[in-house]
Amino acid sequence: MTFASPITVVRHPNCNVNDHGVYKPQTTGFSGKSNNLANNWGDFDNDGDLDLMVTSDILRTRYFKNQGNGSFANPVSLGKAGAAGISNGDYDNDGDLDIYINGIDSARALFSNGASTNGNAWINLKCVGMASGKSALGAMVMIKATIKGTSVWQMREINAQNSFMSQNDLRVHFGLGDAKSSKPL
Ligand SMILES: [Ca+2]
Ligand SMILES: [Ca+2]
Ligand SMILES: [Ca+2]
Repeated sequence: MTFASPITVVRHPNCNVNDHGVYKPQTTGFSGKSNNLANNWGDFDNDGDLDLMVTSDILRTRYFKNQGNGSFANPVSLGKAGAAGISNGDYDNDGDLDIYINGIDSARALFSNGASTNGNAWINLKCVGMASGKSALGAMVMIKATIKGTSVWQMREINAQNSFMSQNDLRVHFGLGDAKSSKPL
């Protein structure tokens, strides 16, 4: 058996924005070259948009806050280098997504989120399958709310694997900013 020469792959983790079915690469803080492993999306500050956590085996885990205008703030570093997977879930049921980072030795840690005191609204939904699996895997959940005067839809899918070596809480979490009410579907 013979193999052709290896193909050079440029590993730049780009953010591609879906613009009506056309994906457009964006230059973001996580577009640079580095040894990224897991990426974990969640509304960690409950303001109504998805933020991002990225682990690395040589860098500390980085938190990229979504600024709501298509860009992300400069990352905040968490924990120690040597992380692999990362899971999110509201383990203490106070309304914000906490994270657990796994990896080697001291890189493993549970981080309790302090965002529940920032005044933003939130909702956690537990879906139970009736005709199929009780975990409701594959279910799509949509919610509509008025945030900062704008009516917005948000969507989540319940799935069994979220990123590299990671499994989030199966409950569906939405941050709702300054919304006074919401309509889940
Ligand atoms: Ca957010
Ligand atoms: Ca929490
Ligand atoms: Ca908290």
